[in-house]
Amino acid sequence: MRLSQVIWNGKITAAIFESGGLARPIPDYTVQDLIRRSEIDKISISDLASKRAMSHAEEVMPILPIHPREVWACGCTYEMSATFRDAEHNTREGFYAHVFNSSNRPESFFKGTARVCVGPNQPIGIRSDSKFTAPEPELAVVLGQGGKVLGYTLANDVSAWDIEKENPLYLPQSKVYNACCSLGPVIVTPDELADPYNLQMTCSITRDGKEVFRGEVNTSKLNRKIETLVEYLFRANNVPSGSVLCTGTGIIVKEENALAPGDVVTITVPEIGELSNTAAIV
Ligand code: DO4
Ligand code: MG
Repeated sequence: MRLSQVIWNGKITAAIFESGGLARPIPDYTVQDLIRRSEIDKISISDLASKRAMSHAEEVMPILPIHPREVWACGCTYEMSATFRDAEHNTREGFYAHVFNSSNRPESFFKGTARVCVGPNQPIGIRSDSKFTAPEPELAVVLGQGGKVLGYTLANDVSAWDIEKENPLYLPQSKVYNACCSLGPVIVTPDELADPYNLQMTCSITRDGKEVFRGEVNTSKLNRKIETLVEYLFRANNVPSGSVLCTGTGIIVKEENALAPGDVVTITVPEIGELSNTAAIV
């Protein structure tokens, strides 16, 4: 099932997306409400959504697919990310490669809450004190009780890399600020996404209608199992149901393509869809 949220009768409403941009709203439910109700009633979200959705499909635009209770993100899960960051830093050699190569603890950090999240076609943020902000296209999972993977979506872990580069202790400032996290366009339930480790992801940046950057990665290059990332996240940490975990970037945008206001970033995975946002100073 492909679930998201739409504005319907003036309210944020969960909806089942079908082909051709048509969706069936689920009156009186947000995606968080569906998760909560399905956990109380011990039925799958797909069954609950099918039962409660309207029979008639409408042409509606997906918005933020979930207002997450918390968003967490993993780092250095693709070699590209670790190598690039080590090359950029003046810190201890192999600082990031060490995390990439570690068979034990992965990197994870708090990315924020629904407050910093935007959905498809909403502006993503460039901090006014950053000269080098870049998109980080990532596969993300929506987590239920105890870390159960309820579905997959796309994330843009927008990051002020110059701030991180100045000193790794500034990571929270490079990662968490207004409109730093884009999610969408839909959440695909695990039964409809056969292999999360074989997804071809593309990211493009378009400026004044001209493509200035294009990168690709396959999630087969993800160096960790999603269940390992979730297992570490939940150690001594009761992450609430209805949270999101971003699994790290394998596409690196260099400084010459730093985001400028008006740039359009588009992340695509055919099995999930297209997440497009315009950059703006925040
Ligand atoms: O270590 C810093 C952040 C890494 C990250 O966000 C990523 O690899 O995606
Ligand atoms: Mg990232």
